[in-house]
Amino acid sequence: MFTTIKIIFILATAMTLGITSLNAGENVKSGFGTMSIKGLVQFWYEHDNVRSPKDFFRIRRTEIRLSGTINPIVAWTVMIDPATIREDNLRNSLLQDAQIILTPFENWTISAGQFIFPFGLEGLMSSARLDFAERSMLTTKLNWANFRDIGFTIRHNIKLAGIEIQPTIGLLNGERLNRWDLNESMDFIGRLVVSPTEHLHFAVAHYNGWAGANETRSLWSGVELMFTQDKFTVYGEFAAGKNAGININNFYLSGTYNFFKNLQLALRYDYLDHNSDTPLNAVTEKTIGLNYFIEGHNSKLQLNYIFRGEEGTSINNDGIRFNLQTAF
Ligand SMILES: [Ca+2]
Ligand SMILES: [Ca+2]
Repeated sequence: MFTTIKIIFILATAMTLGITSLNAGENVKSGFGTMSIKGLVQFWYEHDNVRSPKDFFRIRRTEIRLSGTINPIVAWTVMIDPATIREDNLRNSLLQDAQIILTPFENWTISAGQFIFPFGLEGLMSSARLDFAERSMLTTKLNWANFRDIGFTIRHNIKLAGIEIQPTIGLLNGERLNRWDLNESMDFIGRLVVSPTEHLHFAVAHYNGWAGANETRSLWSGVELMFTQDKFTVYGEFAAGKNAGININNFYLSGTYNFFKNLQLALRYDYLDHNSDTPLNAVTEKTIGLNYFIEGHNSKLQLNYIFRGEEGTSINNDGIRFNLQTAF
């Protein structure tokens, strides 16, 4: 395992030295209106004590995002990720986002199509800008955040006495991405963001849905808080709710500290109770991470060690994640 890590770092260093500066991108010519292309490529090495094989390489993401504007009122985005087909054998479409964005009046935004619906803080952060290789259990275990579905949202931006307030509500099928609706119900999502200063972000969110032909109940709420100051960032989320009648709760607290020119230390404590009415089924993930920015988030290395803990019988299931990424 450590030989593998050594090889990865030699490779990564070689790649760093080989990078030459690129010209600032000019807009791509579009059939109509303006268009730009963005992308994200992530190469991973992962060590997981409970997987077989324990050590493996992954292409975690190969996002290609086209977006543009038709006029000041109409904009659009199409994003595909061919790696998702390889990563998830239940997937048979590489379509991620297909979004039409309307701004009919100043400070009012309507998004329609398939995209990430607004729940949680980290779930809405760009995958290229994450402080850790992987998001917290709110996304990875519960799928309560960072999920795509088909529907629409309406967002309003308000500024009151210097305080930015941003309510969003939406309706969605509730069957997640690239799928037909399976029932008569529409799911509801709502989120309210309040930013008193540029350093402080606070939000609450709520999801109310019925999934599948059996209309399995999904009902959960979340609170998020983020504080940034120079070299420090601290943020956390708490979410609780019901999945198919089972009470679940989850919270995490993350912090980052920037040091030297392009290094960052990242720490996260993540707790998930799969059933808050019964004992011995809560789990924790403590992650210690080191980020090395070759060129900000456009090219960086992330090394994470994940200490996994169990409320019940302890399992030897710690893990290592290494991410080498470029975003353009
Ligand atoms: Ca539905
Ligand atoms: Ca429990």
